Amino acid sequence: MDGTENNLRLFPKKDARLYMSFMYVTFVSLLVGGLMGLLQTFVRSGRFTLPFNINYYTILTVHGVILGLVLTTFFILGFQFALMGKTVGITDKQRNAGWVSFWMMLVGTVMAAVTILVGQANVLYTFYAPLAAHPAFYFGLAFVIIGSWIGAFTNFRQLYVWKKAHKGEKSPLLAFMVVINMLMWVIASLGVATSVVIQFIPWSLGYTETINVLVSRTLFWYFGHPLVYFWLLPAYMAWYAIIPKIIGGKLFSDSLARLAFILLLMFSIPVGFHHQLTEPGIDPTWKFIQVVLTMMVVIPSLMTAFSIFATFEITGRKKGFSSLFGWFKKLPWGDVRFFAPFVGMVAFIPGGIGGIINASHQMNALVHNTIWITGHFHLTVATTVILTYFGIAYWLVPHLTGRRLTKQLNKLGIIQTIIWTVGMTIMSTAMHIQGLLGGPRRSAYSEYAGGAQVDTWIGYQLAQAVGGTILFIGILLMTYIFIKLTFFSPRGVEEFPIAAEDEDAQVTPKILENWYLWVGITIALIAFAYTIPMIDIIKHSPPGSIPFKWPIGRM
Ligand code: HAS
Repeated sequence: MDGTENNLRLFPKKDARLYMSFMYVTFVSLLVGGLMGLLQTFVRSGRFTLPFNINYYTILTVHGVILGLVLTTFFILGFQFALMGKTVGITDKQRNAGWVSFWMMLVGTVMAAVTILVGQANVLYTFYAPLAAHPAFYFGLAFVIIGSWIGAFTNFRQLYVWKKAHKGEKSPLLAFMVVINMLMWVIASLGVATSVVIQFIPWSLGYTETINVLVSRTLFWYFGHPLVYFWLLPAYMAWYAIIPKIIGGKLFSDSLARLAFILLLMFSIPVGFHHQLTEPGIDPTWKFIQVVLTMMVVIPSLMTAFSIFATFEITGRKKGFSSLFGWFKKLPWGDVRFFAPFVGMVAFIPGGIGGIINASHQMNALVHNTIWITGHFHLTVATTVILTYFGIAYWLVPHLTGRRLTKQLNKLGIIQTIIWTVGMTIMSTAMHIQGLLGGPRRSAYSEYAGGAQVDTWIGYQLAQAVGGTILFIGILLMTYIFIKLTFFSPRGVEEFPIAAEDEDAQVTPKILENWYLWVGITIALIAFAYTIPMIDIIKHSPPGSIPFKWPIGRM
């Protein structure tokens, strides 16, 4: 059986309602966060001033938090719950836990968002000390994290219950992938949770006078790099296990996909120093070691690139396209469920190369803190990841609402993808170039007292505003498509496309499901990469800092 029947069976209403709730928050976040992004590019063009005395750093913080943390986390949890529901099932108790997770995250999001909007948390999404926010911001973040942990442990339980009922059987690939992603998330977010609870909350409440800035940043980046893989892995789930079905093929290799995810679990955490290469107070030897480990985390992405190409070619050749590139031409270009993620894959080629440049110690000195980095993450998270999420939404939302992705909506989706590609190409390219010319990131428009170098940036800043405007049109169109898929398109059954294994696929080695082994190695690697430098950082710390609140100054 290739699972087609199960792919076409809709979820019971009570399950679909839970998964859809996460999608509502995702798309509201897209609209709000996107609007802030548009305003930012306008301000940075130098041709526009924000009305009502609104602070640039307020909208920048809303943009980063709402898109980088809220949209992604809600989409990921909703999508992953749906994957678990489809592959291993959900019990009443687990569904209730899912709701607790959703509401805790939502309450936390509202707390943090309101605090930012009233100007009490102009600290950007990285909330670097000594910039301080109102305690409600940190409490809000803590709620979001705890809510996501509840989601994670529910997913672990779902697989555990399934395994008990299916003794000796291999776990479904997508359930395995979800558990890897949530394991990584839990292990990584322990860092930021520790920093928020032990450092930021007492400091913002005035219980402690100073904060150890370097420790807080190190704990943030211990979390911050795996965070980007937490965003990426759901896209990889779709690339490995869903896209093959959409193009009419089979899984390339169950074992390779599992191995890639295990490698991502092991190597995505002990690499946070590559975000701190210019940070004083960290021994360069440990920076070097973490750079080497960063190059290791590139390997599973290269494995992914290889197996996707292979899937495309094998599928095409099985359909009888024997010429050198015939199989490529015959990919389903008119199907937005394929087209949007495909553009995301292509964007990951320059996005990944940019990442490798960033991770190279010497070159990082050139690009760190410039808008090149902003260009890098708009290619990776805002194109590769988000276009794949959109690609998923085109079938997931109608599957959950019992509606159809009509021909007309499919066409609009293709147009949306093209608009996004054009807007992002203009904006991200301009950011990369301006970064190489020294243009800083995280800053409002400034003429820097008429410095000659600044003149070379202006054209690129204008280009970013043009790209940003096109992207915002794309966001409006995507919101329209989401509303149509949720409430108005005709009733019917949209497939939940999960690819099956080839009949003659090799047996997946049992060791790939040895959780003790992989989690053990992950913890050992983290201990190796962080113990000595962390002791060093704590022992030789400079004096801590009192809180500063932007734009008023000292708190
Ligand atoms: Fe990054 C900064 C290094 C990947 C996101 N990154 C950031 C920040 C974000 C971010 C948000 O080492 C800013 C954080 C902040 O606010 O300060 N990044 C890397 C490396 C990778 C990488 C080595 N980043 C990502 C991904 C992200 C993301 C993924 C989001 C989802 N990044 C850095 C570094 C910094 C950094 C430094 C700090 C810079 C600084 O100084 O501040 C690697 O994982 C990349 C590996 C990827 C590949 C590409 C594989 C290609 C594939 C597609 C195949 C295509 C097909 C289609 C099959 C090797 C899988 C082909 C079809 C055709 C027709 C051609």
